[in-house]
Amino acid sequence: MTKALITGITGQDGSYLAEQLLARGYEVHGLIRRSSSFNTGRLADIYRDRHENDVKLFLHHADLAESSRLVRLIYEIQPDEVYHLGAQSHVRVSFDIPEYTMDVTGMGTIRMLEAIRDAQITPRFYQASSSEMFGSAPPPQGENTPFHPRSPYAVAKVMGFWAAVNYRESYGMHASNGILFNHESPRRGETFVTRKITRALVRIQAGLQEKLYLGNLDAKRDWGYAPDFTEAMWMIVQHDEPGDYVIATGEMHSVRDFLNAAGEHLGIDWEKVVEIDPTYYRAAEVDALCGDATKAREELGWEPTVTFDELVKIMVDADVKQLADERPGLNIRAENE
Ligand code: NAP
Ligand code: F7E
Repeated sequence: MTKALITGITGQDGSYLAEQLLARGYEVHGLIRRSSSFNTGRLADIYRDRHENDVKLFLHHADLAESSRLVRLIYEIQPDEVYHLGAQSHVRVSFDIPEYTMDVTGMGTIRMLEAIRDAQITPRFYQASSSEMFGSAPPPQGENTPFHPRSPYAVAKVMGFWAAVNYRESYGMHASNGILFNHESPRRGETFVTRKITRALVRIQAGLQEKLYLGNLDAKRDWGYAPDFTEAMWMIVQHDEPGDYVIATGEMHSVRDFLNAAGEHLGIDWEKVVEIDPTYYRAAEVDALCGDATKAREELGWEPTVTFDELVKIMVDADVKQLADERPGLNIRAENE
């Protein structure tokens, strides 16, 4: 049975990837942080008590800031594949906590790679690289576009990217980078702009909130559907040769477009409820990202399956359902229901 280790398993991507690997018959190990409240909500559907029979998902406390624990765990688990997704992943927050972000998001990758070397094993390694590394480089961005990071988060991800390349070249590791453009889902963290919008508009429609405060509505992103993107991670790791791949839909929309699509689906005029709060501006913005995933399509056969409009509907409908489940009897509906 193939054994995978996932850092960041409690996050959006980690939870989808864990589900997909379990469905493929993997034994899955995940690193989780100790937290004063439960941080495993996204794993609720797949988690089983370890006292039950035939358990295939195992969670281990660790932190990317503590290398000794990483070395010991990797040695004990002896994974065949390591998906390194753990990170302080919020770009705006990285301007407030740059040192921590560099440590966890940047140095965390070095710690993982060194732990693998210390354990003297040769698992395949996936590094969660990001379109944010392109920063101010104009779209479309592909594998050969030069990086110009615009935040502490992006600088840390550039470090992780080159670390994976360097360990591949120096030690012959099967280490690959997925350069993933923004991908969203009903499990997206509530403070990223897409989820912030769908959640707030649904609550406004239900009369639970009056306003939605946002930053730069003109920023443009290439937004895809997270489960499509975690599938790409697996395909990258299965490829005989390690390499670096852009994963993107190739379609670009502004935050304003997202508001239009979500507002239309709910039947809400968002312009009446959205206000601009400069707190959400970034010290340096990334204006426009749109990926060219030709290499992934040609070498891996990867293609996105969900369009922008479908993604918005999936997210809005999920937030409608979540609120209705929380507050039974509330009369809220997406327009197509
Ligand atoms: P996410 O939802 O923010 O999840 C991040 C994960 O990292 C969580 O499990 C979090 O644990 C864990 N983590 C944070 N700090 C840690 C630490 N010090 N030690 C151990 N674990 C820690 O991110 P995501 O959207 O799933 O993204 C997955 C990865 O892909 C990240 O590396 C992100 O930077 C990168 N990425 C994301 C996108 C995107 O559009 N989603 C695009 C490109 C790249 P808690 O649950 O305890 O907070
Ligand atoms: O911002 C603008 C904001 O925080 C998108 C992470 O997963 O994807 C994500 O990073 C855009 C930016 O995502 C608000 O200025 C306007 O231009 O949803 P976001 P991000 O910064 O693109 C990349 C690929 C990653 O790797 C990251 O880990 O939306 N925006 N108003 C806002 N953004 C937020 N968060 N909140 C607002 O109120």
